[in-house]
Amino acid sequence: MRILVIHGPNLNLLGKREPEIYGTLSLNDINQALETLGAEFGCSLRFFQSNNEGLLVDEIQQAPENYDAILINPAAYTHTSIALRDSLSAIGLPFVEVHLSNIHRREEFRHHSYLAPLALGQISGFGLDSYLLGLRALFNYIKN
Ligand code: CA2
Repeated sequence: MRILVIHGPNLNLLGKREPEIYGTLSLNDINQALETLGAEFGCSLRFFQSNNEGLLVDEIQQAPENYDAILINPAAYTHTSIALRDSLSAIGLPFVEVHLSNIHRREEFRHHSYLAPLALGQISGFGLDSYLLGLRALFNYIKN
Protein backbone atom coordinates (compact mmCIF):
# COMPACT_ATOMS: atom_id res chain seq x y z
CA MET A 1 0.00 0.00 0.00
CA ARG A 2 1.35 3.38 -1.02
CA ILE A 3 0.36 6.65 0.61
CA LEU A 4 1.28 10.16 -0.49
CA VAL A 5 1.72 12.63 2.37
CA ILE A 6 1.29 16.26 1.31
CA HIS A 7 2.22 19.26 3.42
CA GLY A 8 1.07 22.70 2.31
CA PRO A 9 2.63 26.16 2.55
CA ASN A 10 4.85 27.25 5.44
CA LEU A 11 4.89 23.84 7.09
CA ASN A 12 8.60 23.74 6.21
CA LEU A 13 8.95 26.30 9.06
CA LEU A 14 7.70 23.88 11.71
CA GLY A 15 9.85 23.84 14.82
CA LYS A 16 11.51 27.12 13.85
CA ARG A 17 8.68 29.65 14.42
CA GLU A 18 5.45 29.93 16.47
CA PRO A 19 6.02 26.84 18.67
CA GLU A 20 3.13 27.96 20.92
CA ILE A 21 0.71 27.25 18.04
CA TYR A 22 2.41 24.52 16.03
CA GLY A 23 4.71 22.82 18.56
CA THR A 24 8.43 22.22 18.52
CA LEU A 25 8.64 19.28 16.14
CA SER A 26 10.14 19.86 12.71
CA LEU A 27 8.53 18.64 9.51
CA ASN A 28 11.26 16.05 9.32
CA ASP A 29 10.31 14.79 12.83
CA ILE A 30 6.69 14.44 11.68
CA ASN A 31 7.71 12.60 8.54
CA GLN A 32 9.91 10.21 10.51
CA ALA A 33 7.08 9.41 12.94
CA LEU A 34 4.76 8.76 9.99
CA GLU A 35 7.37 6.59 8.31
CA THR A 36 7.68 4.48 11.48
CA LEU A 37 3.91 4.02 11.79
CA GLY A 38 3.58 3.38 8.05
CA ALA A 39 6.19 0.62 8.30
CA GLU A 40 4.10 -1.06 11.04
CA PHE A 41 1.17 -1.08 8.62
CA GLY A 42 3.32 -2.22 5.71
CA CYS A 43 2.71 1.07 3.90
CA SER A 44 5.27 2.91 1.83
CA LEU A 45 5.05 6.68 2.17
CA ARG A 46 6.24 9.56 0.00
CA PHE A 47 6.45 13.04 1.48
CA PHE A 48 5.88 16.20 -0.51
CA GLN A 49 5.90 19.77 0.81
CA SER A 50 5.45 22.87 -1.27
CA ASN A 51 4.66 26.53 -0.77
CA ASN A 52 3.37 26.68 -4.34
CA GLU A 53 -0.29 25.94 -5.05
CA GLY A 54 0.37 24.88 -8.64
CA LEU A 55 3.05 22.38 -7.61
CA LEU A 56 0.64 20.89 -5.09
CA VAL A 57 -1.99 20.56 -7.84
CA ASP A 58 0.58 18.89 -10.13
CA GLU A 59 1.52 16.41 -7.40
CA ILE A 60 -2.14 15.56 -6.71
CA GLN A 61 -2.90 15.09 -10.42
CA GLN A 62 -0.08 12.56 -10.77
CA ALA A 63 -0.91 10.68 -7.56
CA PRO A 64 -3.17 7.96 -9.02
CA GLU A 65 -0.25 6.59 -11.04
CA ASN A 66 1.67 5.66 -7.90
CA TYR A 67 -0.48 5.93 -4.77
CA ASP A 68 -3.58 4.42 -3.19
CA ALA A 69 -4.49 7.32 -0.91
CA ILE A 70 -3.43 10.77 0.28
CA LEU A 71 -2.84 12.22 3.74
CA ILE A 72 -2.86 16.01 3.42
CA ASN A 73 -2.33 19.05 5.59
CA PRO A 74 -3.26 21.73 3.05
CA ALA A 75 -2.27 24.46 5.56
CA ALA A 76 -3.60 27.89 4.51
CA TYR A 77 -4.82 26.51 1.17
CA THR A 78 -7.45 24.64 3.21
CA HIS A 79 -9.33 27.90 3.48
CA THR A 80 -8.73 29.36 0.03
CA SER A 81 -8.03 26.79 -2.64
CA ILE A 82 -10.72 25.72 -5.06
CA ALA A 83 -7.82 24.51 -7.24
CA LEU A 84 -6.71 21.93 -4.65
CA ARG A 85 -10.31 20.86 -4.11
CA ASP A 86 -10.85 20.43 -7.86
CA SER A 87 -7.69 18.35 -8.28
CA LEU A 88 -8.63 16.07 -5.36
CA SER A 89 -12.13 15.75 -6.77
CA ALA A 90 -10.77 14.96 -10.25
CA ILE A 91 -8.47 12.14 -9.16
CA GLY A 92 -10.94 10.60 -6.74
CA LEU A 93 -8.33 8.98 -4.44
CA PRO A 94 -9.44 8.65 -0.82
CA PHE A 95 -7.85 11.28 1.39
CA VAL A 96 -7.80 12.46 4.99
CA GLU A 97 -7.33 16.13 5.88
CA VAL A 98 -5.24 16.85 8.97
CA HIS A 99 -4.31 19.96 10.94
CA LEU A 100 -1.88 20.39 13.80
CA SER A 101 -3.96 23.10 15.46
CA ASN A 102 -7.70 23.00 16.10
CA ILE A 103 -8.85 25.20 13.23
CA HIS A 104 -12.32 25.53 14.79
CA ARG A 105 -11.06 27.30 17.91
CA ARG A 106 -8.97 29.77 15.92
CA GLU A 107 -9.92 32.75 13.74
CA GLU A 108 -13.24 32.48 11.90
CA PHE A 109 -11.55 32.41 8.48
CA ARG A 110 -9.92 29.08 9.46
CA HIS A 111 -13.22 27.40 10.26
CA HIS A 112 -14.10 26.67 6.65
CA SER A 113 -12.31 24.04 4.55
CA TYR A 114 -12.82 23.75 0.80
CA LEU A 115 -11.44 20.20 0.97
CA ALA A 116 -13.24 18.67 3.95
CA PRO A 117 -16.51 17.87 2.12
CA LEU A 118 -14.52 15.56 -0.19
CA ALA A 119 -12.33 14.01 2.52
CA LEU A 120 -12.95 10.71 4.30
CA GLY A 121 -12.57 12.82 7.41
CA GLN A 122 -10.77 15.73 9.03
CA ILE A 123 -8.56 15.49 12.13
CA SER A 124 -7.64 18.79 13.75
CA GLY A 125 -5.99 19.93 16.93
CA PHE A 126 -3.76 17.07 18.04
CA GLY A 127 -0.37 18.13 16.71
CA LEU A 128 1.67 15.15 15.53
CA ASP A 129 -1.18 12.86 16.59
CA SER A 130 -3.44 14.46 13.96
CA TYR A 131 -1.11 13.04 11.31
CA LEU A 132 -0.71 9.66 13.02
CA LEU A 133 -4.46 9.28 13.58
CA GLY A 134 -5.06 10.32 9.98
CA LEU A 135 -2.60 7.74 8.67
CA ARG A 136 -4.22 5.03 10.79
CA ALA A 137 -7.72 5.98 9.58
CA LEU A 138 -6.57 6.02 5.96
CA PHE A 139 -4.86 2.65 6.28
CA ASN A 140 -7.90 1.07 7.93
CA TYR A 141 -10.10 2.46 5.18
CA ILE A 142 -8.07 1.28 2.21
CA LYS A 143 -7.04 -2.13 3.55
CA ASN A 144 -10.69 -3.29 3.28
O1 CA2 B 1 -3.02 23.67 12.05
C1 CA2 B 1 -2.64 23.39 10.91
O2 CA2 B 1 -2.04 22.34 10.63
C2 CA2 B 1 -2.84 24.40 9.78
O3 CA2 B 1 -3.11 23.68 8.59
C3 CA2 B 1 -1.54 25.17 9.67
C4 CA2 B 1 -1.61 26.32 8.67
C5 CA2 B 1 -2.83 27.20 8.91
O4 CA2 B 1 -2.92 28.18 7.89
C6 CA2 B 1 -4.11 26.40 8.97
O5 CA2 B 1 -5.16 27.28 9.26
C7 CA2 B 1 -4.03 25.33 10.04
C8 CA2 B 1 -0.36 27.19 8.75
C9 CA2 B 1 0.92 26.43 8.62
C10 CA2 B 1 2.02 27.38 8.93
O6 CA2 B 1 3.03 26.66 9.61
C11 CA2 B 1 3.96 27.38 10.30
C12 CA2 B 1 4.82 26.66 11.07
C13 CA2 B 1 5.74 27.31 11.82
C14 CA2 B 1 5.83 28.68 11.79
C15 CA2 B 1 4.95 29.41 11.01
C16 CA2 B 1 4.02 28.74 10.26
